[in-house]
Amino acid sequence: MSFENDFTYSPTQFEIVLGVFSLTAAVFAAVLVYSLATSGSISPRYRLTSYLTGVVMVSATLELGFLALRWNNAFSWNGSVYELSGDLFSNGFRYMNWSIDVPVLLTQLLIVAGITGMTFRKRWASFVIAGLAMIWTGYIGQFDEVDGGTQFWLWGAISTVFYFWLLYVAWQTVNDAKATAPPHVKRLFGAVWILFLVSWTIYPLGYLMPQISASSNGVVVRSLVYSFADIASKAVYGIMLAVIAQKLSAHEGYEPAIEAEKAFVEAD
Ligand code: RET
Repeated sequence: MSFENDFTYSPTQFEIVLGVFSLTAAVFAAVLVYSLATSGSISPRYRLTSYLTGVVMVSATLELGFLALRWNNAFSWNGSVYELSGDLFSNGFRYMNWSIDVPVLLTQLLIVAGITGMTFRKRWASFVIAGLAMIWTGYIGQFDEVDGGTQFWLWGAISTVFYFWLLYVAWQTVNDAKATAPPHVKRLFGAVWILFLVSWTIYPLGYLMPQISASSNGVVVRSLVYSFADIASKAVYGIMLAVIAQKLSAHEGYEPAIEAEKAFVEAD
């Protein structure tokens, strides 16, 4: 059971959580449009990244919309606070969404990094295995988040091992991309790596939240932390990869990319 069900909430706390869920869903819906609309200026070699951002955005918009409804149905106003009534709130749905998004986000990295052939297949397999193992072991652990017992810590630790494996393969991939990219794109790959590292590492903090602060404020903070991480790791990341893909397309002589770039280059 998620620790969200253990508390009552003031109107402000209740509204913040609901607002954060809805805002995040709205951001994803907007980035879905951006991603599809800009796909034409990216060469066929990299274009799949735009469509994969579309996949992530659809799945995440649904997930956050669903969480918002679930939150709204779980608690009701009793005249002085919002208290649990009816359905239980469940944070476990996030893990189901990650099962789709994590493999897709990592596939995008391989595509934009220009990895091909056998290396692509090997890294892709590592990413999918490490990613799913990380999520599902964490999923088992989170059932014990209220007690914070052996299950919680043991499965959390196992999940972390898979996370380090995944990070290592991602780091290799970014380094390979930097080795061949033109200088202005090299810097962008550096920025994507920082974004990746920071935003992904926030998720384990969300996992630990019931142990850091078992309170209604802890619940509010967890929703903020997850939404920040979600927007950074899915939406901002998707946009950055699209920008990189367009720059690489232009560098490789793809005409629609060169035309699109002109808007951002000063006229002589
Ligand atoms: C868990 C369990 C505790 C240990 C670790 C975890 C890592 C989770 C991560 C999730 C990333 C999710 C993303 C979703 C995007 O849609 C499972 C919380 C290390 C890194 C990027």
